[in-house]
Amino acid sequence: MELNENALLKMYRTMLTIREFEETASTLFANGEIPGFVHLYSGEEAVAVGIISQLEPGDYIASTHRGHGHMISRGGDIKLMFAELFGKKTGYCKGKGGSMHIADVSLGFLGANGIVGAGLPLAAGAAFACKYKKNGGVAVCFFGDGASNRGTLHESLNIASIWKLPAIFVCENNMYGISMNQKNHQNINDIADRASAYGIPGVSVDGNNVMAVFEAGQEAIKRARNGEGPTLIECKTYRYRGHFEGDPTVYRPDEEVQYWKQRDPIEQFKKRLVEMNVLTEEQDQAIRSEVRNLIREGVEFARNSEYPDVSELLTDVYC
Ligand SMILES: Cc1ncc(C[n+]2csc(CCOP(=O)(O)OP(=O)(O)O)c2C)c(N)n1
Repeated sequence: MELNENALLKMYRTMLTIREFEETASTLFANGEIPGFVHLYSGEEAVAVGIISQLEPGDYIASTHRGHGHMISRGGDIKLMFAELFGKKTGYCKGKGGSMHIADVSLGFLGANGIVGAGLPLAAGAAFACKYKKNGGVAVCFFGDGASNRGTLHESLNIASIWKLPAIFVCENNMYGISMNQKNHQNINDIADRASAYGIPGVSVDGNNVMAVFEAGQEAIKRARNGEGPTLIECKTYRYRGHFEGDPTVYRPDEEVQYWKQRDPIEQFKKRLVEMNVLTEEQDQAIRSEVRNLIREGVEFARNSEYPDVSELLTDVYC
């Protein structure tokens, strides 16, 4: 993909949309309008946008419990997403999945996933399907530092490497698995090191720098499409919110939060775009106002939608 002005501005707009969606979801949750568990992606926008902005329509994505950003980057419909969060029948899963189960197979979006690490074998399977059908597609899996301790990572990397599957494994290392700092759950600094056990490239990048993520993704996607097999990309980033909405986050020091906020992925990208003469202050204000309108319309749609009828309780529900 050529990174021309339009592409760069689209990436910026998508990052702003994710942030606005998440901040609005946080307020709606606090107001009691959204039921269930909500895990927000604020602070991690550069990861989803850096990778997903360069995927093609036939590619696949497996997401996590923190999946709103991945879905928005893939072009998910904001109205349907909010309706799903509200539990309304106009939502992506007719209101029965909630925040953690948004999926749209027509977008190749295999779903957000409440089971930590469960997206890894799904992505390996989708990558296998692309290879088998020789359709040139790739599959990307997003997962967290906590998920990287699961057997599913090792099984998926192993099979993907041995079969040279067109898969890109993207670890969103936001330093915490719930309240457990990475230092206390792994004896390594870089999760990318794990790639060496499977004979595949492993790269660790600044996950708050969308261009760094983009470049690592570009290389990995090229390799995958050329039949050279998978890559593990570790993006070091930080979530601004707690593990879930309502988490008091007593386990992380304020200085740490402030350190990461000074390296905000959106502000960093804005600065770069201004330096490149791609964005002016007026354009920035205009984009932000468009984004706010989009989010406002999404919330209105969700609020005005109906709940599913009780007779639908067991329809489309699998176990
Ligand atoms: C198989 C499984 N084990 C445990 C849990 C409980 N759980 C939910 S989220 C989470 C931590 C996930 O951390 P990480 O993979 O780093 O993702 P992050 O929340 O940081 O994005 C755990 C242990 C679960 N949902 N699934």
